[in-house]
Amino acid sequence: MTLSRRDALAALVGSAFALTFGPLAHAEDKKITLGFAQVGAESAWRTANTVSVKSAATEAGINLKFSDAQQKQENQIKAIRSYIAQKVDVIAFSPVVESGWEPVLLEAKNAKIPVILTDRNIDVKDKSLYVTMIGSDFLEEGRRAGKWLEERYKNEPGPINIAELQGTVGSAPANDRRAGLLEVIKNDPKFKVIASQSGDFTLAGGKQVMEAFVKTYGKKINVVYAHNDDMALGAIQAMEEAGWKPGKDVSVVSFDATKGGFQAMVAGKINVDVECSPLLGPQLMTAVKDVVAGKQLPKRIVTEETVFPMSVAAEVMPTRKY
Ligand code: GYE
Repeated sequence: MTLSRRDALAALVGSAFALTFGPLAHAEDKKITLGFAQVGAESAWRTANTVSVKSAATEAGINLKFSDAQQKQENQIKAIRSYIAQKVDVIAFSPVVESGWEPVLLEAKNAKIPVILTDRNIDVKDKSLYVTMIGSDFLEEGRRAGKWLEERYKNEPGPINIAELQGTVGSAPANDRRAGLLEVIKNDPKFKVIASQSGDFTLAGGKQVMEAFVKTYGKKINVVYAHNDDMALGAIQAMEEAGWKPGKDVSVVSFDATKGGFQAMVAGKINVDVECSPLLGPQLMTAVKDVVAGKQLPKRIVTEETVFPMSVAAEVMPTRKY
C-alpha cells in the first residue's frame, strides 16, 4: 500500500508532534537550573569546592548559575534574590556566616524555590527554610584537633599556650572549630588559649595576625591553631621570618588537608592537618535532582573525613585530590 502525499505529510507532522509534545517528553527533557551562591575565592579549599560544583553540574546536565560573594553576606543575599527573580528550579549556597538568613530564605520559600545548604550551616529556628545541609561536621573536626593536642602533650606538664588563628568571624567553621577545641581542653587546665584573632581564612590574613602574635607573645606560644591551611601557611611564613622553626619549636595544627597543607607537613612545618573535604559537587547535584523529583531528603548529609598526622603525609600526599 502506498501513501498519498497528503497522508505521508500528515503522518510526518503527527510523529513530529508526538516527539515534541509526547506525554512525559517535555518534563524529562527540561534542564534543571541551579543557582549557586559561593562564598568567595579566599582559600585553596574554596577553589577546589568551586571546581567540584562546576564540573559536577556539567556532568549531571544541570544548568548552573554561579556567583562569587567575595566573603560578604550582603552580596550573597543579592545573588539569592536574583536567583529568585530568575525563577531558578533550586538555589544552593554556602553561607558566609551563620546568622541573618531568615528574610531572604522566606522569600525563596514564598516563591516555592527549594534551598540546599552546602559546606557551612546556618542558625535559623525555622528548619523548613531549607531542604538539607550537605557538608562537614566542623565541631567534630575541632574535637579531633583537640584530641591530637591532648595526646601530643600528655607527658608534658604545661602550660601549653595556644595561639588561635580564627576563620571568618561568625562563620560556622570558625565558630565550631573553636568550640570543638575548647570542649576537649576545658578539663585540662594546662592548655590555655592565650591569643585569638581572625585571619579571615586567607594566607595574607594568617600571616598578618601571626606577625602580631610573634611580637606580643614571642616564644610563650607553644601551639598555633589555624582554622585552615591558608592561614597556617601564612603563619608559617611569619614565624620563619622571625627566625622560628614552625613544626619544631611550635606545633602547628591546621584544617582542610589541601595539597599546600600536605606539602607543609612533608616539609615538617604543619604537625597535624584535620581533613575537610571540598569535593561536595557530586553529592549536591544528586540532592538537586532528588529535590526536583520530589524525593524526601535527610535534613543533614555529613561528609566523611579523617585526620592526617605529619608522619603519614609523604605516603598519603600522592592520593590527595585537592
Ligand atoms: O575550611 C576554609 C574555607 O567553609 C569549610 O572555608 C569551609 C572553610 C575552609 O575558606 O579553607
